[in-house]
Amino acid sequence: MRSFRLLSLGLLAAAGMTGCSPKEGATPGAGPDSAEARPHIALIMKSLANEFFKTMEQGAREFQAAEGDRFDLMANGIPNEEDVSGQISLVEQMVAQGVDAIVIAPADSKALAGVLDRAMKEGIVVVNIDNKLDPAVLSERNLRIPFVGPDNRAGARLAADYVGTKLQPGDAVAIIEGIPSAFNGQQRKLGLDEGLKAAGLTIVTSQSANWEMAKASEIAAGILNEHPEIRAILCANDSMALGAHAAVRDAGKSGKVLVTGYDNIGAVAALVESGEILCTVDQQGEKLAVYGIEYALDILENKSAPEDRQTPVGLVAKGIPGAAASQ
Ligand code: ALL
Repeated sequence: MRSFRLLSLGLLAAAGMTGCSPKEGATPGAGPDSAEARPHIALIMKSLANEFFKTMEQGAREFQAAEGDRFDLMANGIPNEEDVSGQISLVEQMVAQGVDAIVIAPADSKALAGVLDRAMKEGIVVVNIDNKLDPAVLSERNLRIPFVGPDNRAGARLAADYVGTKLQPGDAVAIIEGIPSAFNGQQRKLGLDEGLKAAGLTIVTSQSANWEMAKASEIAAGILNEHPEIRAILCANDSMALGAHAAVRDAGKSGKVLVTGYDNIGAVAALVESGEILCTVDQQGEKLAVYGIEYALDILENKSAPEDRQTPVGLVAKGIPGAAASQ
């Protein structure tokens, strides 16, 4: 069996990681079930203020528990969606600690490539989940990093098409985008654009709230003020849908302005059920990290990188049980 690297516990504590540390008292060459015989996998997520990533972490932990002693898991993320340099530092810390694999949802599709390149040069396996790294940047660096995640354009299109069934051609609508440098943010914007245009709706504005709830609330309030004719606000994630929903409620326009999201976090699922948010898109957040970890284990065991894997997305709306998943 392959012998895996021994983590530095001091650094682990310094990084504020939550996770399983190597078994106490493990010594080099202590047998196949010792901590160092197990691979150490670091899951690096984005904003831990976002329920989506808490669900992702929980899914990863349940998988780790079910797999017994197969691997050690360390999970961490950044305090807010824009802390790209914080995420780069997390990768550096994981490299310094000598983990065997990094499974990462990059906060930015270009800015993380350099540090991941360095990690790979150290022999660390890297798997990209959720938000795809920029293919041009990867090819410039000659990097082959498998990606596991959904077709975000198709997912966003499901929400826009559904809005199209509720409004009349010519009605005014707005989009609240994610971080513009995130590939999945760009794809969701494209999917929303396409669906709204196909339904004949008029997009009066499209603005970025950087995936954040408070910013989305502020932007939505401005849109409601400037465009009183608006009939729907489509958001590229659920945090922003919560912000837009609050702004619509505060403007006394509940029921008059539709709000949509993307992620199907618990807080939004409840508002879809109560009819306060029209719909969201389920992208199986709880499974994304699990798929990534499975890929990392595969590479560690077989040494060859698997193909990219597209995961399902489906519309979640009241009265549409198990709405069609798209893959
Ligand atoms: C994307 C995820 C989720 C999340 C958003 C903001 O990468 O897929 O939609 O809400 O980032 O972190």
